[in-house]
Parts: sequence; C-alpha cells; structure tokens
Amino acid sequence: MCEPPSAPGRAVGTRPREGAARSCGLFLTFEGVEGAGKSTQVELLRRALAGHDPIAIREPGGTPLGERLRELLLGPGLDPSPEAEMYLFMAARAELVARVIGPALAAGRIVIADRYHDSTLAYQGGGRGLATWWPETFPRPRRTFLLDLPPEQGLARQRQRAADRFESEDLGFHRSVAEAYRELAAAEPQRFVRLDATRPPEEVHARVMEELAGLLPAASSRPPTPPAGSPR
Ligand code: T5A
Repeated sequence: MCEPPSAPGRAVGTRPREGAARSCGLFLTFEGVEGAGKSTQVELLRRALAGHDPIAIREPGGTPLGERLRELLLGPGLDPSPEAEMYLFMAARAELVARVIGPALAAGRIVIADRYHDSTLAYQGGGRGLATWWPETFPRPRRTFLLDLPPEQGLARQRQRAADRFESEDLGFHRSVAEAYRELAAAEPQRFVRLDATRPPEEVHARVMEELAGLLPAASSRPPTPPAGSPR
C-alpha cells in the first residue's frame, strides 16, 4: 500500500482532500501549445505501456463534472472572465484529482494526462496574465513532456476542424502561452522534458520512451482495462 508523503505543517481549517495526498504510482503529463501533438503522444504511450494497464486522461474532462465544464469552457457563448475561467479549469482538475488521479496513484497505477495544471499556469498565467499558483492538493507529475512547437505551426495543424474558444485567440496570446511553458520548463528541469514536436510522431514517441527508461515498474500482470467506460 502506498504511503502518503510527509506533510508539512498545515494551516488551521485546512485538510488534505480525498485521493490527493498519496502518490506512489507514476504520474506523467503532456503539455504544449494547440496542435503540438499531445493527444497523439498520449495514445502512443498508452499503447506502448498497455502491459502496465495505464490510465489515460485529458483535461479539462475525465469525470462527468469535468466533461460538463469542458463544454462550458471550450464552447462559444459564455466568455467567462479570466479569473472565472481559471477557477473553472481548477474545479474540473480538483474533481479529476479526487476521483481519478489520486486513487489511481494510491493504487500504484500509471496515469498519463493530456494537459494538467501546467496548462493553467501557461494559459491563464502566461496567456491571460493572471497570478497563478500550484495548489497543495494537486499531485506533481514525475515527468512532464513539453512538446515544443511554434504556435503558428500548431494552429496550422488544426485548420481542418472548427476552432474552439482558445484556438480562436490571436497569435500574440499563443506566443505568450509558449513563452510561459518555456519558463516553466526552465524553472523545473528535473520534471520537464522538452521535445522537438516538429519531428514525426514516432520519433517524438521514441524520445518519450527513452526518457522513461528506469522509471517504469515491471509490467503488471493485471489484464488491460477495456477502453469502453475508461475515464478517457
Ligand atoms: N486550457 C486547458 C486552458 O486554457 N487551461 C487549462 O488549465 C487547461 C487544462 C483544451 C483547451 O483548453 C485550454 C488549452 C486548450 O486550448 P483541447 O481541445 O483539449 O482544448 O485542445 P488541445 O489540448 O490543444 O488539443 P489539440 O487536439 O488541439 O492538440 P494536441 O492534442 O496537441 O494535438 P493532436 O495530437 O490532436 O494533433 C493535432 C494534429 O497534428 C497531427 C495530428 O495527426 C493531428 O492532425 N500531429 C502531427 N503532425 C506532424 N508531426 C507531429 N509530430 C504530429 N503530432 C500530431
């Protein structure tokens, strides 16, 4: 059974929330600008690690509440204020941490996330200019793969489909997001792995696998979970 990490002194009136404090599984996240290839890499990694029965999730989403918030956040019409937007992303994440990520890590599972809290730091912090922070109850990923791609190239990859609320932002916004990601990676070089996302998907995936050598537990004997009904 996993042990909770040693907790620093906690302020009166606060308590660790369910599922958030324990983290003995392996938590991996993918980040980057629009169209950088995150979903492609999450799927390649999920298949490569099938013997470990990993859990793949996307943000915002991954829970009934998170999927509802995703519709509100990405769809047109509501145009929330920047601060309201930030708290809605974090509410979806709090639910995902409590219901999926925390319990999975406590059970020793591998969790692969298509975006996580670094997206809030980059988009709402860098893009919208808000003051952001890392909540104590959100587990830190062991590795975060930052797919480096000039924003204009990522947006060009998405042109075949209708743009959501974020893809419709101007290039200056997306450049600020990209710059924020670079700063986040520079501040935590032991967690972030920057990958050249202009390379073909299989090549990027091979670099991910190289980086994971030594981090992966021995393959589990647990039978793979069928895709239907999985959190992603
Ligand atoms: N957001 C999210 C916030 O503002 N704050 C937050 O806290 C969070 C969590 C999410 C939006 O919400 C914002 C950020 C986002 O704008 P989303 O629909 O989930 O919206 O958008 P993205 O996460 O950006 O996902 P995308 O599907 O747009 O991009 P991906 O996943 O990076 O790219 P992918 O894999 O779908 O690939 C895009 C295209 O490129 C091709 C693929 O085949 C596909 O056609 N491709 C490549 N082409 C060439 N070379 C490669 N290496 C390629 N890899 C993929």
